Amino acid sequence: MKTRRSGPRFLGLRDGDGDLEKAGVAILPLPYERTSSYVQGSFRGPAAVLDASSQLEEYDEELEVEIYRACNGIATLEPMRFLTETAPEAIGKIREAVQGLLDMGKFVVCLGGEHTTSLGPLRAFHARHGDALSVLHLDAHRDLRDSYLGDPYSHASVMARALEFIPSLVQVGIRSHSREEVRFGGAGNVKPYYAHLIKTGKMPDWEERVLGDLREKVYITIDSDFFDPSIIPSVGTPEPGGFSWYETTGLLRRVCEEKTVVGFDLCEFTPIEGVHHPDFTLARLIYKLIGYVCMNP
Ligand SMILES: [Mn+2]
Repeated sequence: MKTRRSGPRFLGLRDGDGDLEKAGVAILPLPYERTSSYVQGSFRGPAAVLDASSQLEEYDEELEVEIYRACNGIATLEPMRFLTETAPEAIGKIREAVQGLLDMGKFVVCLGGEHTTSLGPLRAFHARHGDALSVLHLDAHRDLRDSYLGDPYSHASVMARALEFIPSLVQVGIRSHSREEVRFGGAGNVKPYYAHLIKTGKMPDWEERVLGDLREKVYITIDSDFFDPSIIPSVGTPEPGGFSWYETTGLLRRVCEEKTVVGFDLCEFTPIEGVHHPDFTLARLIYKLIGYVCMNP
């Protein structure tokens, strides 16, 4: 597996702190996009976030450390190439890459691409942690359609596919879904947390409830449209009423403090030319979350 030799690397880290052999964290860019139904361009997401990350402050004012030092370095891998493979083949390829990094003892961060890419790391982490694993899914959408526009591997069906093997799914930020997706109510192993309840103060204990629903090991998958479009307008399917910066970092910090976060991904970011704050905000989010993970081993 190759560390990036050219192009943007997270935080602009090169030799030493950016070397895969030494780094505690590996970032895997996955510029895969096949089924965007509204705004296209999520294949450009990883490069835009990596570009913006070179402008981040290395020191974190909240954690009071240089996060990249606290985690022994952050390596950025070459973006995976996707050509003619089917969605299951692409997912298999991503899974293998993640598995390889986990075997090296790295903490793995995947950067999509469309949400379908998450099925690769989800398969790898499930193989490792089995029934101890919960998936914390931050998204405006439930992505539980059995298929969308005839495609069972659509971004709108990713959690329906994931539920074929993952034992526990907690969805936070939900504010749009079809009637079909209601059948995954709130019972059993799928727990939806609705933005209209959280954001209007009707569920003041939502954080405790989310933590209570999560098993000991947690994999976090973040769809960029979890955030309110006022702070992240660059998404394929924008929905009003989303989360703010501090609601998000507050939740993520608590999850890292109280559970073992085993890996995470960020996806569905479609950069808009000339609009820079979303790129920077998401780069900051990734760095912050790496920090929360490293400070709570
Ligand atoms: Mn979404």
